[in-house]
Amino acid sequence: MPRYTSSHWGIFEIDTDASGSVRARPLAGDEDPAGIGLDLDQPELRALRVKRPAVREGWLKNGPGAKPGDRGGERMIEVPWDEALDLASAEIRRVIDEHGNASIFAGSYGWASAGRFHHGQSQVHRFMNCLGGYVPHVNTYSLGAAHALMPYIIGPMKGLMAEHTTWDVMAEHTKLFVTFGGVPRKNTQVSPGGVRTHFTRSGVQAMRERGVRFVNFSPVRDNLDVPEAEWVPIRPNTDTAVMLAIAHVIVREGLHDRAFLQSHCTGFDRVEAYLMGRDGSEPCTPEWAEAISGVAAGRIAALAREMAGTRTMLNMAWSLQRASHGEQPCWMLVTLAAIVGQIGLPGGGFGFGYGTTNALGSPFAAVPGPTLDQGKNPVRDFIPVARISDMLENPGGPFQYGGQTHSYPDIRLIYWVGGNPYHHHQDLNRLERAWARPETIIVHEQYWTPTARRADIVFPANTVLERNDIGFATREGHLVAMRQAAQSLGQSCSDYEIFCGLAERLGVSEAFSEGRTEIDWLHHIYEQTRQRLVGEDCQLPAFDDFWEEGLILLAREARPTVMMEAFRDDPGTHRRPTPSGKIELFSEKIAGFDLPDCLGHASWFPPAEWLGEAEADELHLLSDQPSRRLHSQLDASAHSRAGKIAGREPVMISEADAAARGIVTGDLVELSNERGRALAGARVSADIMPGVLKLSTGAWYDPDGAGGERHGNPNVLTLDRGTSSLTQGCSAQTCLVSLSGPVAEPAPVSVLDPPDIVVLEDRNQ
Ligand SMILES: Nc1nc2c(c(=O)[nH]1)N[C@H]1C(S)=C(S)[C@@H](COP(=O)(O)OP(=O)(O)OC[C@H]3O[C@@H](n4cnc5c(=O)[nH]c(N)nc54)[C@H](O)[C@@H]3O)O[C@H]1N2
Ligand SMILES: Nc1nc2c(c(=O)[nH]1)N[C@H]1C(S)=C(S)[C@@H](COP(=O)(O)OP(=O)(O)OC[C@H]3O[C@@H](n4cnc5c(=O)[nH]c(N)nc54)[C@H](O)[C@@H]3O)O[C@H]1N2
Ligand SMILES: [Mo]
Repeated sequence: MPRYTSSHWGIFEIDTDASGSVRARPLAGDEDPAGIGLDLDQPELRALRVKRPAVREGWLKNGPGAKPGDRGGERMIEVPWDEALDLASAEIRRVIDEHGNASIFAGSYGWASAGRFHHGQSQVHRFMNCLGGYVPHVNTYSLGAAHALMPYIIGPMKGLMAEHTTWDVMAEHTKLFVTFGGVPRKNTQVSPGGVRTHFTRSGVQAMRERGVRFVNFSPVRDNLDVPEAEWVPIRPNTDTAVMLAIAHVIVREGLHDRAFLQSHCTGFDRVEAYLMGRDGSEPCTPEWAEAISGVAAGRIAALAREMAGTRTMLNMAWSLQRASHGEQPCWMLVTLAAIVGQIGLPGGGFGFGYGTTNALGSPFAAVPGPTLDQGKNPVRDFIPVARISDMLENPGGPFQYGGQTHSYPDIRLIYWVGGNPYHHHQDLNRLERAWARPETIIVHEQYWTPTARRADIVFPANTVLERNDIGFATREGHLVAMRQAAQSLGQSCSDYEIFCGLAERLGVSEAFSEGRTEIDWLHHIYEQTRQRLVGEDCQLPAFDDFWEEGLILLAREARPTVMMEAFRDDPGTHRRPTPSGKIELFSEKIAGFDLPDCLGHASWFPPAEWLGEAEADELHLLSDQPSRRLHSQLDASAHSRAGKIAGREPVMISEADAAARGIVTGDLVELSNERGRALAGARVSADIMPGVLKLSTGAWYDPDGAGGERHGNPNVLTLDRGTSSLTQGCSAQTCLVSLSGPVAEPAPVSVLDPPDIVVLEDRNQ
């Protein structure tokens, strides 16, 4: 019987040898398997697994709130399961009784593992809801600004992503593909939930073969696998200005689609007044945009005419909105596509994130997959996900979001399952201070990540290979029976089992588990999906047949899709899910909020930090997604380590900036600003524009105790400020730094070695 498992970066076929050791190979038929791999048996990874429950020494001796500033600096002491469950359940009870459910933050953002039942966030949310609720987060790090903006102007992101035009349609109809931020194939190794076949390479290749012309506005050139593409270097965070200038030329020359703007959009007159400077603002001419972005005015004007005269697809990377005023490039992309007038035509219009995950451009229909019911959360407090340090530092303090003022809850306990805030959050030195505020922090982890090391109680979670689950990802066209392939390492177990142990002690066992075992749950959520799909064109077999079969294709046929085709044909019937039913180039609602940092239409705002207002020696730091990992996951694996320079994450430096500082490839260099300092390995390259550095995320945070970071984690440098008062997303791509080097005697990296743990045997001696 074939045995499969699923990771966010691919489906794997599993072999177990006589010794019980597991080997995973990419699914036969995956046309471009990811390199990230699934070799969880590597000794380096095994050594970093959390094998037993463990408690921070000071917390164990002195109880909740004991010297919280020592988190990460004290030893972790292993304790028996019963003791750990008793301690954690008593503490949860105490906090709820003394401070209420709104004092527990269990937003618990993160990518955890593939598999729909053992989904860390669903598990912790369901558990906390059984106890009366918790403070959740809204939106994501991925798309914070877009999630908050798009419902006003074109419709929620979920629906928009499911509608995207497919690669085959673009190969047939698109003539010009203009992208802001490339189509980085490294990112399309993944899709949340798993990938059956990686089709971005062949999608782009088919477009090349049909002679599509690619233009890439980007500070780097390595994010598009199209050697003949035109690379237009652009200052980071200035794309909105260039798009405004393109729109200005199209409108000035009368090349815009007046009929479409009239019938399908609201407020073009307001946009036109802004573009032309008739509302008192400066006109958005190509010369104006050149001064901001560094892109030659002549290039902008010529491209504007070309776009208006041919079938053009516009695209932007999500990274553009992970920046100060990140909602503006989203709004302007839609506005520009509306002005060009090809939305809803085959191969025209816009794409929002080709090159961010495999699913964008997929020919597989969006069908609802299995999920674990999270229950209802009665707590009304919430935070936009990236406002965590703000929340911890300002209990009761106000924050703006979505046109309203809210207040931050007073958090006493943090509960995290399946995420790594010491990977994903900005300004980690600030997080370190904020993290010292709560009385207790509980984490479930598979590995001794920087977050697990900074917890008071750590529960050991097992991996996808060590449990049964169902794999599914939207628009990937499959369901996978993820049958257990190995015994759980040490005393680790599933998050579900950990919560069952706590639920029993807290008197909510029946509500949480409904009396079901793991396999009962898989039956249950599978059957719910099967019922939902009755009458659709994919019918699921009975559970036992699925479990036997191992892999089910939800769709065999590719389904060519043209985004918003029906809306274009009949906007009255196929209204957009916006207040007016149209595309809102001007939003009365947003204008009505009367915000200083977001007008009623797409506009240019200078970012909080950028090259337009930098000191002579400052450079703009981009921190993109890593090609050899998913975020911080498996950073200790051989594949991830092979990408490092002298054990540190490489930073891409332009030839000019390197030469000016006497830096060559292979040197260790230091990046610094007022927020922090980090060491990285220099990689000098012609593929990055002068003035810009690129350091991928995901090197495990390794502070040296003296204010520096040793491993190349960009988040000690990045800006922790909301994208705007409207959207409050993550602004990681807005960051200036200084660069110096070479560093002669760097401190060694220690975070990929196991931490100092008092193992249970020693403790009992
Ligand atoms: N500077 C900068 N920062 C960024 C970004 C950026 O572009 N620049 N990007 C942001 C984005 S878009 C994102 S999505 C975030 C990602 O941030 P995260 O999703 O927090 O990062 P991961 O490293 O994937 O963390 C997942 C953790 O879950 C653990 N895990 C896996 N499976 C299980 C399980 O079954 N149970 C339990 N208990 N744990 C499990 C893994 O070991 C890992 O530590 O980072 C954000 N941070
Ligand atoms: N291998 C791998 N793949 C991943 C992930 C991972 O961790 N590893 N993470 C996944 C997740 S959670 C997400 S949200 C997506 C994210 O997808 P994105 O946010 O789109 O990905 P990034 O790699 O951060 O950025 C894409 C490109 O935009 C460029 N860029 C950055 N700032 C600017 C700018 O201001 N202007 C322009 N024109 N270009 C800019 C970057 O240099 C990079 O080449 O990726 C997903 N894919
Ligand atoms: Mo993300």
